[in-house]
Amino acid sequence: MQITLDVRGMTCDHCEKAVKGSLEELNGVQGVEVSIDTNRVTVTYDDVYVSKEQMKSAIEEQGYDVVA
Ligand code: 9UX
Repeated sequence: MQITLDVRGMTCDHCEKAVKGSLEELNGVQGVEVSIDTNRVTVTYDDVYVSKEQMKSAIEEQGYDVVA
């Protein structure tokens, strides 16, 4: 499975790494691509182990907003 989330508030490389790292810690996440220029976070994952809601929570815990 692959999903692209619209994440607001990432403005520097550290933001990018915080979001990427928080997602990579989740069981079931296989790959994460972050573009701070387009606000897009694309996650490759296995939906048996992880849900979109869990991904959103992980990002929000880092202090960023998930629009979609
Ligand atoms: Mo960079 Mo991001 O100084 O919240 S870590 S803007």
